[in-house]
Amino acid sequence: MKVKVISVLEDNYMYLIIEESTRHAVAVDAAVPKRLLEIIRKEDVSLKAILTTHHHWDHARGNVELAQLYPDLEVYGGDERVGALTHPVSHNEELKFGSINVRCLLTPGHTSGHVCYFVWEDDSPDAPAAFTGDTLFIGGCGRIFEGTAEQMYKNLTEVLGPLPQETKVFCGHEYTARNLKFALKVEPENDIVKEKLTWAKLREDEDLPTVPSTLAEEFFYNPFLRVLEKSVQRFTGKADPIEVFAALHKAKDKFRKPKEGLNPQAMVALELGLFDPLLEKK
Ligand code: GBP
Ligand code: ZN
Repeated sequence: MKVKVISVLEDNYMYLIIEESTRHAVAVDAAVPKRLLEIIRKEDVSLKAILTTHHHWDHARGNVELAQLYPDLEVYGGDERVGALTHPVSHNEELKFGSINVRCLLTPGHTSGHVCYFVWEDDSPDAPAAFTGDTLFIGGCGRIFEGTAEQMYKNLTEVLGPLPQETKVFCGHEYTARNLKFALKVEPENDIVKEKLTWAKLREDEDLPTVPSTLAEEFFYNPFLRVLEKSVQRFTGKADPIEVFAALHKAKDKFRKPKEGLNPQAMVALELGLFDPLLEKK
């Protein structure tokens, strides 16, 4: 199976998963239909389905337009707020598109209906892939808009962490360099963080994506997967893993860019140019 990485908007990723023998394709987070259609044409594939990680517009905005263009298109997601949703999924539900298998992993926290997708192909030597949306980023983790730190902790340690370690991680945003700057603050002595940060900055300078990483790698430099490490515990001043995680997440929120007087959702909505974040809430 081939995964096309498609950079869109400021720092988002859309993906196209291609079954090479049939040229059938499944999209992940079809935010920008025009770009997706260009790639579909160039790759000469036919689009069968969309897997949506969550309802935010920078991940799901293209669904309605694509569903109009392709009347048989199947749209999967974990939230009624996902546009053109035809197949609401449940935890561990498995889908099949030809030889491509998908396991749906419910990962509430960033949004209450967030889903990650674990994908592998029958009889293929290729490593499996996890499409982690805004839950697990390379070197970091998503903001918690609609859930608790404990839920996010469980997503990372109980749902994504135990996947095969060779799994390729395809996340929803290019945040790698900024995440690793925070990771280095947490673990100034971690040489693997330093190396990955140097590499990520180079990629950024050259406008090249840092996806995919592998799950095995993430355990070496992503502080949110390292809450059992002494160094990470020391940074947070906590020992209980959930408390370490919560303190780490809070520290990352502050590290980002503190803006007084706005709740995080309004802040992001403003940064993204949305007029009224409350409208999103329904
Ligand atoms: C930065 O660091 O440069 N612009 C800021 C952060 C995912 S996008 C932007 C931000 O907050 N990004 C979100 C996130 O989870 N970041 C992890 C982190 O910063 O550590 N989004 O698209 C965001 O989820 C969105 C859309 C949010 C609609 C709210 C609404 Br409403
Ligand atoms: Zn989001």
